[in-house]
Amino acid sequence: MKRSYSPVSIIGAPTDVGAGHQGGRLGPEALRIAGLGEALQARGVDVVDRGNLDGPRNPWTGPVDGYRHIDEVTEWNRLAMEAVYAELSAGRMPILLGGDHCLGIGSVTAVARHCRETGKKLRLLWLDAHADFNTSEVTPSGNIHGMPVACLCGLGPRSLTHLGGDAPAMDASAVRQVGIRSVDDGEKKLIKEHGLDVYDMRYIDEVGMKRVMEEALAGMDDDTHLHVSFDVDFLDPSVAPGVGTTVPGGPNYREAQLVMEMIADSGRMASLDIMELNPILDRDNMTALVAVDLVESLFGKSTLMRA
Ligand code: HAR
Ligand code: MN
Ligand code: MN
Ligand code: MN
Repeated sequence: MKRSYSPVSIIGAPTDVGAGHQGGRLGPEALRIAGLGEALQARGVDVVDRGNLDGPRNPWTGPVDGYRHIDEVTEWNRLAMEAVYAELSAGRMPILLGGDHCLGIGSVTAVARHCRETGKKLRLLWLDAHADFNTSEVTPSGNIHGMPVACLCGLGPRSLTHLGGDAPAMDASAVRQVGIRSVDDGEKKLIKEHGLDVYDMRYIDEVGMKRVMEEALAGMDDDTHLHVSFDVDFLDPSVAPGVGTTVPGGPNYREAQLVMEMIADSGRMASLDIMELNPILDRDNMTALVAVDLVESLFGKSTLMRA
């Protein structure tokens, strides 16, 4: 089926304030050089590149009360939230280029607000090796890129859980996580307490990616706004070495393509993050090129000879 897509706005968020490695701040430029905008245009999508957000530099200091760089993380997320919200309000599809995954807080907070205002139901699909459900009490690192899902669901510092106003962005029941294979002990306990729907690699291996995606996308309808938060470390390191926190045993190239094709077929994706790409750790920009390739599938590139 040939679909028409909303006009897209690319927003760069060049920061690694939430990460444990520096280099993620070069991610947006690497994705542009890999041809993200051109690839979407070639698929008939109307694309505007809004350039980069301009936030505080990375102070590269240690944790204070269980958080690293919380002021800088808050400021970057405020900027990301405003930029994403402006695009949604204008009827466009924002693609936020990280940058580290702490930026998911601002991005999804904006989406949640847009959904409240337009009466849409939010579904958050979190593609990641990590659950990103840590808090200051249980984090092994203090790095806030390990905490965005918790913050969005109301666990965390008030500056992040209430970034969008007087309530947390969303309920844990709207979250689906796929590809998970690295969860800290305290984090695991919190995930169980909050009933997150986690499709981990063990489950993917047992039932296959097709069924996993059918389950993760089930229950959406015309009133659903699907936000896809794509942490590039979701992918197996053999295809995506350019990330700070590789975890072996991830989805291979073919499984990842199927994930993106099934999202495209759902027709519900209305906003997207591409996070955690670290060009310093990459080889010949290969991870950025794979990410662009997968985004093309998200926008309907598929052979479909048998459809
Ligand atoms: N769970 C670990 C921590 O919280 C590592 C988190 C790594 N996070 C990301 N984003 N790369 O998914 O420190
Ligand atoms: Mn909308
Ligand atoms: Mn992540
Ligand atoms: Mn991750």
